[in-house]
Amino acid sequence: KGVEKWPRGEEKVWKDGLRGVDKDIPDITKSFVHHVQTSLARQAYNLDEAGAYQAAALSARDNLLVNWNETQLHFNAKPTKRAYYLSLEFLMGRTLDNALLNLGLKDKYTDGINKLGFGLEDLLEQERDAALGNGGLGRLAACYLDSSASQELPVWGYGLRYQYGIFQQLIGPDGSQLEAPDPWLQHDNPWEIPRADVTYEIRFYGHSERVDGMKAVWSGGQEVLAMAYDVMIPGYDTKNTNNLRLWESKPKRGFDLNSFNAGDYERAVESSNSAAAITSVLYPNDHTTFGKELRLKQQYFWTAASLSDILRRFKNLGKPIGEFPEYVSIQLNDTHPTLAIPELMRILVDEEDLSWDSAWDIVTRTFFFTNHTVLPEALEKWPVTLMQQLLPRHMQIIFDINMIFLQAVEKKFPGDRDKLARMSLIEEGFPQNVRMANLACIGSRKVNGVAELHSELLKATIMKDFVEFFGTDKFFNVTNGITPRRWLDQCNPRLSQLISETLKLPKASFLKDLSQLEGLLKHVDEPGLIKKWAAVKQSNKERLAHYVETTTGHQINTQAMFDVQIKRLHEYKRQTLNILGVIYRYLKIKAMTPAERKKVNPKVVFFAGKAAPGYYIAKLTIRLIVNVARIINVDPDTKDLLSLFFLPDYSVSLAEILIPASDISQHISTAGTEASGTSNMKFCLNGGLLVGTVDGANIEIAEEVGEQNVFFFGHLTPAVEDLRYQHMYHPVPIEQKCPELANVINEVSSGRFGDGGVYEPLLNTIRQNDYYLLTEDFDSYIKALKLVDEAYQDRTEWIKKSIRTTAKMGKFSSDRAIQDYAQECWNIESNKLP
Ligand code: NBG
Repeated sequence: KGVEKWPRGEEKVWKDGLRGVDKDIPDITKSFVHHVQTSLARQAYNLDEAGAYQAAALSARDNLLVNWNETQLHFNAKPTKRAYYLSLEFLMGRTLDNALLNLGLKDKYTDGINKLGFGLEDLLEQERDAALGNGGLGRLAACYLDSSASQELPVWGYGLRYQYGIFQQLIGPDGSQLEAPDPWLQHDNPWEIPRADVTYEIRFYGHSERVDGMKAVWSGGQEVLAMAYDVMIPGYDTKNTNNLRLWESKPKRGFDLNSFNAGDYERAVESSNSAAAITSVLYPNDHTTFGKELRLKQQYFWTAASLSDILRRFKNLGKPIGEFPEYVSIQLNDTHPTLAIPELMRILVDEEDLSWDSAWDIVTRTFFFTNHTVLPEALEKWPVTLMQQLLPRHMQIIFDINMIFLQAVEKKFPGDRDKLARMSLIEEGFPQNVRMANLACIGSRKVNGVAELHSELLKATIMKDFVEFFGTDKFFNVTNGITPRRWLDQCNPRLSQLISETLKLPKASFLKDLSQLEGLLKHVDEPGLIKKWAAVKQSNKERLAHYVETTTGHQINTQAMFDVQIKRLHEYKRQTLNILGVIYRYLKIKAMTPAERKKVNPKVVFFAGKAAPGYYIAKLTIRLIVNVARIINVDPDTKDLLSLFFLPDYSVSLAEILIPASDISQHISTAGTEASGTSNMKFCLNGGLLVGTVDGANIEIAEEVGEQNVFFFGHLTPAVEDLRYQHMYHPVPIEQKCPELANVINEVSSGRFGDGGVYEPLLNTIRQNDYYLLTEDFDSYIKALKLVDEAYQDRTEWIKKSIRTTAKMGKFSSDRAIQDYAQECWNIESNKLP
């Protein structure tokens, strides 16, 4: 054909592929070449790695789609109960690697793609993270989808298809965080199926008129269209493939023809723009609410579309509406989807003609509510005036629910007006606000927190009155979990392999039943295992060092201890405590004689995480970390003993490199503030040890692995309130309270790490008030780090701690957590595809 030379890979394999796919032979190379040719309209001559990734993804997708379709058919074959997980965030990360692992096709793809002249690892790097979440809450939702599919449970996720995910984080010349958009859909997304046939009309504004009694008609206003995009969620080692349905907003009609005809083009596209804006961007705030109209629109748009879809599926069963809760359970992931409660009331009362009481009975048997934080600034509230305007019928319904509820409260606790005011769905004041947590609580069958301590705190604080009213049975705990497929096998294949060899079990065995890791305990003292375990950690540290070198140009001493803190930047998570501890260490080493320095344990400290764009203090902390790094990493006195990195643009994919490489990680929130934490579980599963406060899931991790394997420090939760009171009313100057910390702060303030004045607002949060109690915990924190250094000196003993830690992580599999929900709440059963 006059072609000079075969461009890449094996010519015969490419040529075979070009002959088309033989449906009976699931031949990877053939389907790859087929997609190169037909889906991408390219050839071996002009295929780059990005194109090759697309072809590999499309070929893997074909497998998923077959399974997906079969799963839906199978579930539809007989009426079974289903559960729906409503979450405004799904932090999925990359898909290809996970899909191949779950399909059990990774080795075959590695070989096939090699034959075509590419490396699978390189292609995996081409994929952009799906970053439709802020942090733990969104990643938890992603882990729960993996576990539901893997356990063959009929669970669907519902969320929004944001055009822009969490912003991209850049570091500016002065060390500050800068934000850039994340246009993750710029290139084709092979993992979603647009469903132009699955659309619903969603109304906003307009007016609501009572017809008779509790019933009303809502009309007028503006209507937009919700269109479905389906994302396949493959189970591990099963054909069961579940669905995550994400909604996109579109104008109902292309654009306003009247305006267009009148020559007003701008006006004509305006309404289509405002419809599209609803799902344009993920709100980048974590643990704060802003009361923005567009955010409320997102919440209603998503809950209304999801409920319509769920209702339509239920109606296909041909069952009477009264049996709805026998076939449907809906989990509310935090208060974001709470509008589903008045929306279901509206549908049942206004459209299905049910009495108010029967409707309320259905609602309160359908919904389940998970709370994810007790921080007051995170409790969602919406101004009554805004709600009235945007959702007039829902506001009426909320008032009606409230009136009936408060009458019941008054009956049970006559004359307790303070209680009525606290429990009311409406917070009095200017403006009046709707309290979403109260609504979620009274409209749900059950309410849970995400770790033992958190669930207890919930009952003792924000839900106290509700516990007295409803009784304790309504409130329970589900400790969070993580999927071992991504957070062990995918991110740390060498460790997974070593565990498999040691236990003499196939990977699938412990990846499906994580409690089997306990079998490692028998081998803890075997020198062979200790050596191999250390070698795996070392190779993971080298992988991270390689990443840092290629992205920042810095070389890292991989013999040093790797100390990692990765999470959203927040005062309560106390990254500031960590960086001030690093400075303390730096100053100590500076002051040492050369002989003393010889005894220092070399350490590399890593930070990563994003701050909400408007969170001034958190952004100052990033700036401080970056500027301290700039000084100490080049200081000849210390640089071999201590270095510091802030890795920009933290993501799921970056976590997958950092976590397996860590010797020690930090989970150091003020006691009682971190509901659970989930990265703590990921580090431990990968054999990293923890330094932390007695908070969230740290406590349960210590219960499992033994306190001798965890480095705890700091005040306990019951002390926190009293300490804050003392700070408020009987302040003691920091020089007196904590001289070591005062010294560190003075060094920053005096300009040792660049313009000191810049950091005054951050430092003042500690000098004055110190709400997060750094001055109270600093000394014990430094002591704990000292114990960490000492323990690390005995490397064999350290590795044993590491093995013991991994061995005891069974409890923290999201498979266990999902079973808790399936049994305690949803009452659903596994339904395996034959
Ligand atoms: C977060 C908590 C974490 C917890 C995750 C998942 C919110 C509101 N809460 O501690 O802060 O691990 O939820 O439950 O994002």
